[in-house]
Parts: sequence; C-alpha cells; structure tokens
Amino acid sequence: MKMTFRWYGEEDPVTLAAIRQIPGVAGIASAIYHIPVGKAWPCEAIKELKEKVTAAGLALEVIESLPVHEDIKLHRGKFLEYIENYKENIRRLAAEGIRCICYNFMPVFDWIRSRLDHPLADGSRTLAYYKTDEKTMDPAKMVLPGWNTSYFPEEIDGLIKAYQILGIEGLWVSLKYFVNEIMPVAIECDVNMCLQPDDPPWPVFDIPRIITDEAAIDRFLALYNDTHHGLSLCTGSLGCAACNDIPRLVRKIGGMGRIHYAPMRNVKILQDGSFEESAHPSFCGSLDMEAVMKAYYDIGYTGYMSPAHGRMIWNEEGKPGYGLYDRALGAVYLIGIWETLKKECVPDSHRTGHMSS
Ligand code: CS2
Ligand code: MN
Repeated sequence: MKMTFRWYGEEDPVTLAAIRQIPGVAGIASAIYHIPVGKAWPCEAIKELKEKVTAAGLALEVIESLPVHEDIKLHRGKFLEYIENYKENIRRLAAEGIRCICYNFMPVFDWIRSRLDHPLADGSRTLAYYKTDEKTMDPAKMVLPGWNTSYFPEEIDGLIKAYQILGIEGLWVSLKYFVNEIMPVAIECDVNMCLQPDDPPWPVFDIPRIITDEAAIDRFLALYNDTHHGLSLCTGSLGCAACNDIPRLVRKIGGMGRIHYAPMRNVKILQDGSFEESAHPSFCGSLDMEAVMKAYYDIGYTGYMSPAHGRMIWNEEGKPGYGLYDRALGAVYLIGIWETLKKECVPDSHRTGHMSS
C-alpha cells in the first residue's frame, strides 16, 4: 500500500511542504486544473506539475482526475474528438511516468453534498448530505472541490433533461463505448484507469447514476477484461449506502487486481439514509475502517491509498473536505493500522529489536 494525498495545485491552501511533513505520505494525487474539460493537457503543464511535486520531495503518483466531457457521457456532439483527446492525455501522462488515472461517469455533477460546513458536536465542520435537503438543493448553485465542469450554469437544465431522456441504459451504452475506446491505449501505456463510483450512490435530481453497488461494479468490470480497467474504491462514497459491504468488495474486486486507488474515509449514516462525513477512526462513523484495511492487507494490496476527505478542524479554512489537518490525522491513523496488520502477521521469532521481547 502506498499512501498518497490529494493536492489541488498552486491554488491549494495546503502546501506540498506541509504534505511532505505527514509521516508515511510520499505520493501526491493531483491534476491539471486550468485546461477546459475535453481538451488535451499540454505536455509542459504535466511536466511542470511533476517537477513541482518532485522538488518538494514527493512523487506525482495518481491523477485525480482526468474528467470526462458531458458530450462523451451523452454520446453526442463532439464526443469523438473528446475521446481522442482523452486518449492523448493518457499517453501524455504515461510519458511522465503516471500509472494511475481516476475518472468518474457521473452525469452533470461530480460528488454531491447538501451542506459543506455542517458543525459537529466537537466544534469541527464537515460535509453532509441530508435527504430532507433534496427538495431545496439548487443544481445551478452547487460547486464542490474537484468539480471540473464542461458547461455553463445556464446549460444545466438542458443537460439534466438530456440525461433524463438518455436514461440508465443509455448511460451504460455511452460508458461501454468510452471504455472500449480508451482501454487499448491505457493498456499499451500500462496505465491503470480507475473509475470512481457515484457519490452518493443514488440518483440525485432524477439524473441517472449507474455505479452504485456491487452488481453495477460487476457489470462495469465486465465491459473490458483486463486488470488495467479498474476502480478507485472510495469507502465513503459507496459506503454511505448501507447495502454496500466495503470489506467484502475490497476482498472480491481487489482480489481480482481491479482496485488501483483506495480513497479511505468514514461516514456516519443516519436513520433516514442521510449521512455526515466523520473523522477516519471507526468509532467516529458507521464504517469499520480496520476491517477495510484488513481486507486490503489480506489481498496483498500494493496500490495507492489516500485519506480522501477530512473535516475542518483547528479553525482551518480551505476547500470543503480538503483541509490539511484532519486528512493528515486520517492518513496516519490508516498507516498505523497497516503497521499493526503487518506486525501481527510476522512470527515473533522474525521480529527485531524491542518487538521480539
Ligand atoms: C473525489 C472526487 O472529492 C471527492 O469525493 O472522490 O472529486 C473524485 O476525484 C472524482 O469523482 C473522480 O473523478
Ligand atoms: Mn470521493
């Protein structure tokens, strides 16, 4: 397991120098943010990003994310051109040594929350999704970190309608076409493509969302029979639907070598299915984080991991979910579990120093 940390580039209030001081974090997950979705990322920009990260004593490991243009998901307009650009981006990233690229296939919106700064009892602030907010959520007013939209606010209503007409099966057709186009390039470049499941894993604003559970993941993986065609398995994004058993999914999908990126975060699921993002330790939320780590350990996971989101603590200001402190605590908590798992599996006679006594 290789622990990484997401960085939003020069505009991120969290600096690379700060990330460098988190014990056990050596890798960065980042992206090129100033190029419109659908276009090719300039080689120079990719090089520059890599150099900045390297100069800080870290390594650029994961691209989170290489966004998919709405025309590709709707299989209309300039989708062929955008798919060619997507392939070119895979080649250009691979040329800089990138082996792991994330994307998602969520229509219009990326991850969605109804509150960005919900106060918790301990005085921290967190992201939350309350089902009771659904009626008043305004799609034109929402923006979350990492959203890389390819449309203007006035186009949203039209887009939503287009997806409603396309429907669930139509979206699967678009996804299948896209996967079959990009995977031969990814395989040739030895790049693992990681689909991020839908977050939350249910339809919002009556727009289809398709990567929501184990059956959907099975269907997705069956679209292309190669381990480069895989997942970014975020515990919190699938795990906020209580039907998803994350340790089981890790053992099954990870055991097939199909998980390449493991964003780890905890959520507290409420009575009505709403959820609040909680601190990483198991006792803070509804997920058994140790069981998830154990599942990764047992399958011999060698891919990337990240602490995903964190709360805002110690008066930190910044991008919702992407502050420094709570994610750093999360990373170290997870690294601690991993160390314990490793040591538990080593016979006492093989231990050195204090550990053998
Ligand atoms: C991330 C997403 O912040 C998050 O929850 O998981 O922004 C993610 O990077 C994209 O969905 C991947 O395409
Ligand atoms: Mn996520």
